[in-house]
Amino acid sequence: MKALFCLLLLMPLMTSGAFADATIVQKGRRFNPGEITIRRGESLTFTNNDEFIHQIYVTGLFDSDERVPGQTLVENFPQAGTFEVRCHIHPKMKLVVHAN
Ligand SMILES: [Cu+2]
Repeated sequence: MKALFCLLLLMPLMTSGAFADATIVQKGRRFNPGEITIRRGESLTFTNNDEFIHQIYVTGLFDSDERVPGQTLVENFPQAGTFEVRCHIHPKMKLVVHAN
């Protein structure tokens, strides 16, 4: 677990060069905003501003590692459609992404 934690601390450095079109904040065990419209091919930055570890996934699209508070992750939405971004750790967390 300690080794995993150290690895997670390094990951923001590995993704910091990625381009993102909007930012989603994870706080209070919620995504904020809870719904967003983007263009197909755009990316979202997910920032964990919570006191809890979070994770993000879209079934069939991506499934991240656990993210400790302060971490940022960029995910791309290459296809048009409506997607539900969820967190394995907190099943009630939901973000709806409309990619046009
Ligand atoms: Cu969570």
